[in-house]
Amino acid sequence: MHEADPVVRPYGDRRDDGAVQVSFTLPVRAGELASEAARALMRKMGLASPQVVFSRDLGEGLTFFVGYGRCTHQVDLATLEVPRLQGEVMDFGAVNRFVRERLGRKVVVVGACTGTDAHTLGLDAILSMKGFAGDYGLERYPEFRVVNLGSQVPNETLVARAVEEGADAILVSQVVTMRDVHLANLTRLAELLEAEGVRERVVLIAGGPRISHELAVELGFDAGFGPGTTPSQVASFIVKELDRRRVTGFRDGR
Ligand code: B12
Repeated sequence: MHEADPVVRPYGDRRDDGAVQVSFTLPVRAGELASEAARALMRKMGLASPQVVFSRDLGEGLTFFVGYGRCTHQVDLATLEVPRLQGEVMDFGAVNRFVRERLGRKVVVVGACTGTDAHTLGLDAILSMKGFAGDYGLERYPEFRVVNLGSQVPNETLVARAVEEGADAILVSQVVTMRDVHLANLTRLAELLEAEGVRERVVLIAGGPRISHELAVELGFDAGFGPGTTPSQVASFIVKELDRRRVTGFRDGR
C-alpha cells in the first residue's frame, strides 16, 4: 500500500475520508458563542464540516471541547525523512558483554529530573532495577553504576555530581513543557557543561514525552529519547557512543 499510494490522509469510516477527532480548551465561557468559536478554529485547522460533539464548562471562563471534522490535508510519505538514532539495539546480555569486551570497565551514569520537574517515573523507567515494559533498567546491568539524583535537581548540582562520580553519561528527564521550560533548562545544562569545559567528556542524553532525538541534538545533546523508550535502547546508545569516542568520562580529565 505504501509503495503504490504514498499520499495518505486520516482514515475514519473509510479510506481517505479524512475523519479526525480533536480536543482543546478555549478561554471562552460555555455557550453558543464558545461552540461557534470552536468550529471556526477547527475550520482554520483545515477541518471541513467541523462539529462540536462534546463541550463542558470548566469554570473561570474556560470551555473544553471535543470536535469531529474531515481533514483537508494529506501527507506524501515519499517526501519524508525520519530523524532517528542510528544503530542496532543490543539486549541486556549483549550490552554487558560489549562493555566487558570493548570498554573494559564499568560505565558510570548520573541521572536527574532537573529544574522544577518532579516527574521521576520516566527516568526511573530507564534507571531503576525494574525497568520498563519488561526491559531491565540500567541499575540491573552489572557493568553499569547508576547514580539517580531524583527530582528537581539544579543543573549546577547535576554537573558537580557528575564530575565527582566520574560520569560517562548524564541522563536528564524533562517532562513538564509549560512555556517551553524544558527547552530553556536543557539548553542551560548544555551551556553549563561547555562553560565548565567538560561537555565533550560526557555522553549527554535527554528524555521525556516531548523530547525527540532531533530536538535534543538541536539543543546541544548527543541524543534524545521520547515516549516508549526502553532501557536497553539507552544502554546500547551509551556504550556504542563511548566505544566510538573512546572517551573515559570525567575521570581521565581530572
Ligand atoms: C504521574 C504524573 C505526575 C506525578 C509525578 C510523580 C512522579 N514521581 O513522577 C505528580 C502528581 C507529582 C505530577 C505533578 C505535576 N504534573 Co504531572 N503528570 C503525571 C502523568 C499522569 C504521568 C507521567 C508519567 O509518569 N508517565 C509514565 C512515564 C514512564 O512516561 P514518560 O515520562 O513519558 O517516560 C518515558 C519516555 O518519555 C522516556 N523518558 C522520560 N524521561 C527520560 C529520561 C531519559 C534520560 C531517557 C533516556 C528517557 C526518558 O522513557 C520513559 C519510558 O519509556 C502525566 C500525564 C500522562 N499521562 O503522561 C502528567 C503530566 C506530565 N503532568 C502535568 C502537569 C501540568 C503537572 C503539574 C504541573 C500539575 C500541577 N499543576 O501541579 C505538576 C508538576 C510537578 C512538578 N514540579 O514537576 C502535565 C504536563 C503538561 C505540560 N505541557 O508540560 C501532564 C502531561 C498532564 C496533563 N495532561 O496536563 N504529575
